[in-house]
Amino acid sequence: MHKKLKIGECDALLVVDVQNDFCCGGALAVPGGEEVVPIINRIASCFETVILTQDWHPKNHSCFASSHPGKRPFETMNLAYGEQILWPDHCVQGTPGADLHAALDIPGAQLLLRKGYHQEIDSYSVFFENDRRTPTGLAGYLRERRFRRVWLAGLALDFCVRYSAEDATRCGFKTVLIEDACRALNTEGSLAATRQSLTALDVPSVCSKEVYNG
Ligand code: VGL
Ligand code: ZN
Repeated sequence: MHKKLKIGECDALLVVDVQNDFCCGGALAVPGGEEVVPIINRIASCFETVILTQDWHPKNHSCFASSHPGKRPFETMNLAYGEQILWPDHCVQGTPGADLHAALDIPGAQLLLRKGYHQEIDSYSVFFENDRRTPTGLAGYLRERRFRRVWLAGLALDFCVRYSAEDATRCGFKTVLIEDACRALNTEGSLAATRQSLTALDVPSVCSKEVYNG
């Protein structure tokens, strides 16, 4: 039996980081990343409110391996706020790699939220930066508009989607992961860790086919 999940006025869809650099040929390509685009386009039409996010780093950002002599991508390093994975340069402000995927077709999206713009702090979550204290403002936006439940889709499942889902529950929102609308990087067990964490937080995982409206 297929559960059917009806979308209502308390629901907002968060479309996380569906950007060229996370898709095929991009600087930090997520395997199959571009496959989420048609799925997200379809489910977006079920939601009155869709919020898009963009990873949006200044050049020479502290999360780039290239900013630390002798460091290579996917090594880790201690930054002021704790351990940080170092990435290839990606989603640099104003570059084509930072653009949303051209086939993403959500003209009714109501907010485009950028994150990761502080030179010294990465931001996986769309709610709090990686120091776990600096807010992006999204929780306040959602509360002021009286949303109660957020649905997550996008890239990468084991980084920005994971941390966003965790923070959404901690901020008091009901949180649902639309699993087939996500793809993972899966570095060093990050996907298994994501599943464990979301299960522990009781974040349900659903299939896009179950989502409907009207
Ligand atoms: C992301 C790694 C670095 C993501 C962003 O969107 O999941 N991952 N920056
Ligand atoms: Zn990034």
